[in-house]
This record gives sequence, C-alpha cells and structure tokens, in this order.
Amino acid sequence: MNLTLKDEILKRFLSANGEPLSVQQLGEEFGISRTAIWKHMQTLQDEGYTFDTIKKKGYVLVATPDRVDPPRISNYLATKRLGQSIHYFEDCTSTQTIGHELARNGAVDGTVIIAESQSKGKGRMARHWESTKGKGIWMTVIIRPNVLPHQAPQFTLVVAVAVVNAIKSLYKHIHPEIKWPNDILINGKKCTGILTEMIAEIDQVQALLIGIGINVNQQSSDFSEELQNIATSLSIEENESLDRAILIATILNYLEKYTDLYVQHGFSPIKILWEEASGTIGKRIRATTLREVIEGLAIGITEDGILEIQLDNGEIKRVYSADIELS
Ligand code: BTX
Repeated sequence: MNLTLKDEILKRFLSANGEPLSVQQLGEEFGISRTAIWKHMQTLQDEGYTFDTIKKKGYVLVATPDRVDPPRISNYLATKRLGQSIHYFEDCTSTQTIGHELARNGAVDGTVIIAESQSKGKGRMARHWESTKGKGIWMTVIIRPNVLPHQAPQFTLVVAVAVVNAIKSLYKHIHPEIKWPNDILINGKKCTGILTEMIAEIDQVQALLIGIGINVNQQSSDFSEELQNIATSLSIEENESLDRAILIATILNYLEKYTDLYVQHGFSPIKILWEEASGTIGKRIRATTLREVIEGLAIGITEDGILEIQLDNGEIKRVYSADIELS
C-alpha cells in the first residue's frame, strides 16, 4: 500500500495491539533517526492520536480520532487490489470527480478515493448527495475489469450485494434491503446510494468509477429537512456510534471477492446473492423511467440484472434504469 512514513508508523502502532513500541526500535525498523520518528508521532498527536508512555518500554496508541485515515482502513483490509492505493481528503467537491481525473491519469485497479466531506456529492442524473462531514462513508472505487460497456450497470448490483453483506456481517441488529437498482434501505429509509460511472471505448471498459455513499454516524437532526423522513443512518438503526474504517475495509473485502466472482463466472452467482438481499422482488412498485411510469409487481431480475415488472394485464415489462417507489 502507498503509505507515507507517518502513516506507516501509525499502522505499526495499530497492529502492535497494545504492545509498547520504543522510539529506538521504530527508528531501527524504518531506518530513520529517533528525532524523525518523534516528529511523525508529534504530527499524529496533532491529528488527534493519543499515545501513553509505558516506563522504560515505549509508547502505546490509546486513542484514535474519528477519521477514515488510510492506515486505519488498511489495518482491516484482506484484499490484493481494492484499497491498496487510497487517496484521502478532509474536504473535496466529489470523490467521483477526483476519481475521473485519477482514472484518466492511469490510477491502478482498486484505487480508492475517500473524503470526510463533499461539497458537491453527486447522485444519479446530477442529483445532490448530502455528505455530512465526518459522519458517513463518501468514497469512489476505481476498478478496471475486463468487461464490455453494456455490462457496467450490473456492477451497481455487485456493489449493492457487497455493501449489504458487509453491513450484515458487522451489525447484527440491522436488516438492510436492496431497492433496485442502487439504493440500500433499512426499515424503508435510505441509508446508502450507489453511483456507477464509466470511462470506456465503444468495445472496452477502461475504468468503472463506483461511488458509494453510506450514512453511518448521523443522528436524525444531522439530515437536512428534505431527508428527515426518507433517510436513516447505520448508527440510528444500531443505536450506537460505529467505526467507519472497519466498515470501509469490510466493504472492499466483499467487493473484491464479488467482482472476481462476476468476472470469472458471470452474473448468475451474483443474481442469487442479490435476490437474497432484495427488498424489491415480490412487491408492487411504481417505476419512473425517462419515458414512462410503470406500475405493477416486481417479479424478478433477468440474467443481465434487468428488472422485470408484471403489469395488471399480465404483460411483462423490462426496465433498464428507473426510480422505484415501493407500495
Ligand atoms: P440517487 O440519484 O439514487 O439518489 C439521490 C437522492 O437521494 C437525492 O435526490 C435525495 O432525495 C436523496 N439523498 C441525498 N443525499 C442523501 C443521503 N445522504 N442519504 C439518503 N438519501 C439522500 C444515489 O443517487 C447515488 C449516491 C452516490 C453518492 C456517492 S458518495 C461518494 C461518491 N461521490 C459522489 O459525488 N457520489 C458518490
């Protein structure tokens, strides 16, 4: 992973699991002077990390600030590609915008862009995505799978399955459901949005930019008035404050696994996982596409991830992209 020396030192403290580390020992490990180690530790303290002194033994990291620093994420990563390069920002316009620039300049497969806040967070069709500072996960993952452009929308479903399974594996009281194609709801309220964008030639995807926005530690009062009744956060549902770095790493672990599964075996295994996590299938819905409004029963998704709706007259319509309201 592309960590700075300061981040490497932090990672060393994180993985020491409470064992004291001396400045001398760190200096030898990293091949730099004790003064240089001190300076990096001082910067970490300025950022909100707290070290306790253990007499004659060294220092122990006892408190970490509530930030999604790359070393904290990488401490929980079990991936080969996803998250091995992380670009971290306190504030930015949109991680998608930065992702486009990095992808065009050759960013490696699996590069992650993550921010504490976004001033111009993007939803689909240029809608605004509210990104409260320090409370959510606002990230873009750049992947470069060997797939054709028409397969790109299926990755939204791959990502949704990865996020749902990551949430379920960490928080036992939360029952997330996917609303086709790109929302994750808890008790009917939106907690996650997914935006898949693409850089492609006619017959070749160069990069997919997977934008994931998750409300993690907001309380109801943190949401704007517009979202008060339609949005929720994981913390509201779990009733405690949650560690965003662990969730990010867990999502990346699942996402790498499911991306590989998709590339090797196609959409079929993902379809099974998606149906298990879906809150759309079997429900009456109203789908607003660019051309029409369709009402009927959501009966399933096709082998390509396209939604099938049965109208009251029995006719089956296929929907490629739409906003869905559940009845
Ligand atoms: P969407 O178009 O399906 O949803 C956008 C709609 O969701 C908005 O019009 C609003 O009603 C509602 N909304 C806005 N913010 C929130 C929120 N925080 N929680 C719940 N509902 C909200 C969904 O688009 C795709 C969102 C992707 C966001 C990520 S964040 C990281 C990356 N960078 C970036 O700019 N976008 C993506």
